[in-house]
Amino acid sequence: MTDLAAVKAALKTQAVETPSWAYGNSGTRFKVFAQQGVPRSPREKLDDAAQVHALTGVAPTVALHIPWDTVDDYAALAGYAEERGLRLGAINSNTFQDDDYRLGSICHPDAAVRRKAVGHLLECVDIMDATGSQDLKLWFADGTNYPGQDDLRGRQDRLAEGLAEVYARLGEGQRMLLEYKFFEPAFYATDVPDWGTAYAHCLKLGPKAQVVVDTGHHAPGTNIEFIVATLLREGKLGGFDFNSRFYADDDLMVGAADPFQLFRIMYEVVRGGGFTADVAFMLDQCHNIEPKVPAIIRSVMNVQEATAKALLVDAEALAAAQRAEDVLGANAVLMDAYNTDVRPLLAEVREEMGLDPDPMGAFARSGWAEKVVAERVGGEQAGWGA
Ligand code: PSV
Ligand code: MN
Repeated sequence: MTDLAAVKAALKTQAVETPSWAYGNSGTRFKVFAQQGVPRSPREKLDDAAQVHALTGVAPTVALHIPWDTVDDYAALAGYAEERGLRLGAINSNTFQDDDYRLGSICHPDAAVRRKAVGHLLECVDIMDATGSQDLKLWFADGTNYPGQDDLRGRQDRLAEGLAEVYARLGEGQRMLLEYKFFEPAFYATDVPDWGTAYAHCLKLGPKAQVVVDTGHHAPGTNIEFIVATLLREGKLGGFDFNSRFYADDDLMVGAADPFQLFRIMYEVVRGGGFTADVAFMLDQCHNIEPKVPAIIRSVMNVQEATAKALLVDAEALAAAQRAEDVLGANAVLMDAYNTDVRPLLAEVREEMGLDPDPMGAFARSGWAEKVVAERVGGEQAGWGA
C-alpha cells in the first residue's frame, strides 16, 4: 500500500527550476516569432518566473544563461529574485555563439580559443559566487563535421584539460553539471555525445562533477530511464534538463510528447532515492509558438503529474511480483500507478499549500499576460541571441 500522506508531503517539497531563456523569444533556425509582453531584461524574466512559482508553489529557482542574462551586478539580481520569492539557480555557460567557436571551444585545435572558452567558464563560476548558485551547467557544441577534420582522441585530451581547470576553481558546495548530446550542431562526431563520455570525464574529475540528462539529447528509442537508474546508482546524476522531443532536440514542453517516458524516468528517480538527494530538476525548453508563461506552468504541472504517479507505485507489491517471477503482475503494478488520474490529488496538494487548485486557470484569471503586454512596450525583447 502506498502512504498517501507521504506522497503528498513529497510533492509539496518538489522543486522544478525554470530556465530564463524559456521566458524570452526563441525559434527554430528558420524563424524567431516575437510575442507581445516578452521580458526585455533578466529582471523582467524573474517577474514572469515569480508568477510561475506563485501559482505552482514548486518552481522556486531560475537558471541563468550567460551572456544572455548578463547584468552589471549579479548580487543585486539575486536580491531582486529573493524579493520575489525566488532564488537564482544553475548558471548555464555559452561556448557556442562566438565566431571563434566555429571549430569548437574547449576542444578547439587552437590553444588561444581554448583559453577564451575556459576563461568564460571561470567567469561563470565568479557569477555563481555572486548569485549563490550551486551549479555550473556545461553543454559543449564541440565536434566535427567530417572524418579526419580533427583528432578525435586529441579533442578528448583538450576537453579533459579544460574541464580540470574549471573543476579546480569550484568552491565549497559548487558543482559542474556536464550535459551530453548525440549530435547537433556537429554532425560527424560530437565531443560529449553520450552519458558514457560525460560519466568518464566526471568520474576522473571528482565528486563535484556530475552528469546532467537532457531528455531531448538522445537517439530515438533510447531507454533514458536506464541511464537515469545507472547514473543514480553510481552517484553521478547531477540533474535533468527536462523537455520533450518527437524527432531531435525539439525543446518542447516536458511530458507533451511522451508522458509515459517521463513517468518511467521519475519512477527510476524515486526508486534510486534521487527524489530526495541532490538531483536538480530543471527545464530546458523553448516556447516558440505557444504563450510562454502558461507553457512553463503546464510543464511544471506535467513534471508534478509524472512524479505523483511515480510516487504512487506500490513498491512492496512490485517487489513481491518481481520475486514471484510474475511478469504480468509486476507490469500491472507499474501501469496501475501510471494510469491513476493524479489531478485530483495534486489539486488537493495545492489547496493544502494555500494555492489555487488550477494553476492554468488562475494564471488566465490573474491578468498578468494582459498587464505585461500593456507595460512592456519599447526596448528590446530578450531572445536567445541566435
Ligand atoms: C542546446 O542543445 C541546449 O539546449 C543545451 O541543452 C543547453 O542546456 C541549452 O541549450 C542552453 O545552453
Ligand atoms: Mn539542456
